[in-house]
Amino acid sequence: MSLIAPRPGWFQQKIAKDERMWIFIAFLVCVFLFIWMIMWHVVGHQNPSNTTYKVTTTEFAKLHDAYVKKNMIGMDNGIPVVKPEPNSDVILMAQMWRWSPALILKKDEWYNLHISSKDLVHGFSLQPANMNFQVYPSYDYVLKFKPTATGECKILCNEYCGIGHHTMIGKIVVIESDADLAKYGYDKLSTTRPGSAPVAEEDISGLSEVDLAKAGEQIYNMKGCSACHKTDGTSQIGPSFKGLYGSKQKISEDNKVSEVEVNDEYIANSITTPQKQIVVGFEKTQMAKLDLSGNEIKEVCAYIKSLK
Ligand code: HEC
Ligand SMILES: [Cu+2]
Repeated sequence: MSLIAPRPGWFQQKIAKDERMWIFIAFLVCVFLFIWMIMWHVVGHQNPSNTTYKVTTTEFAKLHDAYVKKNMIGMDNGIPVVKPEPNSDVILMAQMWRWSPALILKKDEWYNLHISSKDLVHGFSLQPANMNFQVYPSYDYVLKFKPTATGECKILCNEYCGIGHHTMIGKIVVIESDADLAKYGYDKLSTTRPGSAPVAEEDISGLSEVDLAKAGEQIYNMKGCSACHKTDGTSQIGPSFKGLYGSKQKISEDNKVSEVEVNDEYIANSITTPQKQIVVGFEKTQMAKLDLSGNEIKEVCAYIKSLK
């Protein structure tokens, strides 16, 4: 309701000529902008034309894990490296705080890049090519993509996603031929995957402690433990794993501080119920709940045990 009522019959009155002209111009501007909205997909360089599909975060994480397991050719700083075939479906997962896997692509070949997030909204920012978009959990964002220049690109996260945000840097290397791999130190990638890597809930009781530890190291890298836990004795976001096994750890449980011995059971509990016993000094940062199978927990324990 307005304070002053309009003159009766105002609606029937003729529109003034200049008013009609401005309505017409505004209409033309709207049509013009609308046409350009569509045109940018054809002639523009900034709008990636993508397709999105619904996917749950656990489904996508499973896809990613299976994809990496199958195609990994080595590790780079704890991130698996994949060299996909041209025209294949490539999985790239954002999670706190890593982009996985690192990709080696061929120049002038097409790839179907599937991008999604395992946890919260991250930002995909390809530098120095300067391509930016948001990466949402629960959406499989499919981008048909052809690299047109060789070189190394970094994927930065440009959506603040927590304490480790600035460490979230991924890598895409575009090569002309395999001879270029040496330039990026990717010519002698060693697969740290142990020959007898256990799959699903196999019987792993026959594996030696060394094999278990190797499998555990892979989980440590693949599941993102390395983002928060270092193995060189320095505490980052979480406590270091070095010399952890067998030590006495001060923990607080229900606001009561006590000392416990770090053994298999304690480690298993730390992974399955991270919020129950919290290491003193790390109350502010929370460990994410990560779904590891019983075998994977055993392997991680063996790995932590091996870090003297
Ligand atoms: C988001 C960061 C983050 C990630 C990822 C993470 N952790 Fe943690 N973790 C923490 C923090 C913080 C603590 C200390 C607080 C607590 O006890 O919950 C911790 C504690 C632990 C502890 C107890 C350590 C001690 O000193 O007593 C273990 C064991 C552990 N994490 C294992 C793992 C494993 C295995 C993974 C990967 C599957 C993992 N964590 C991934 C942050 C993380
Ligand atoms: Cu992020």
